[in-house]
Amino acid sequence: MAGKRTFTMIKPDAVEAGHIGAILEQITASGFKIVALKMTQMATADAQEFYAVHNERPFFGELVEFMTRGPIVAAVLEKENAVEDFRALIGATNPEDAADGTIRKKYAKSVGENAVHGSDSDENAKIEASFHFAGREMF
Ligand code: ABT
Ligand code: MG
Repeated sequence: MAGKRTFTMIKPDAVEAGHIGAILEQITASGFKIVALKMTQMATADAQEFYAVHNERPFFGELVEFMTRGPIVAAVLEKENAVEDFRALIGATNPEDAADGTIRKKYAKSVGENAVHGSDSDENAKIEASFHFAGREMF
């Protein structure tokens, strides 16, 4: 059965641009229930760990710089088929390839600053949610 929860971050670019409210509104209007939510800022070591799968990639340094340069909004979202449906709602990694109406099409500037994160598997959703939230912060 498809998982019911996914993890998201509104990234520093979208927070800086004042899009927190609009993005959360689109997420809830699309049928996702917010079961955990906070504004926080990742330290360099946090971003290096969160994106460890990319640590050999040429863009890793820039990615860590970007993700730590200002606050993010982290959330856990609940819906049937949450991981897949949320990836559809945010659109392709590169906003140029993202479908009309998707969050990245509307708010992302580039592949490197793409406004939102969405977990790519049920397993990673659990790992990422626990990375940011204690059990008592998830409802
Ligand atoms: P995330 O939700 O951030 O994980 O993005 P997504 O899963 O859609 O894309 P992946 B492949 O996981 O990219 C991780 C971050 O790396 C950035 N990136 C990726 C680049 O800057 N250049 C590239 O060529 C690629 C492939 C985009 C993602 N994050 N940010 N911010
Ligand atoms: Mg990813």
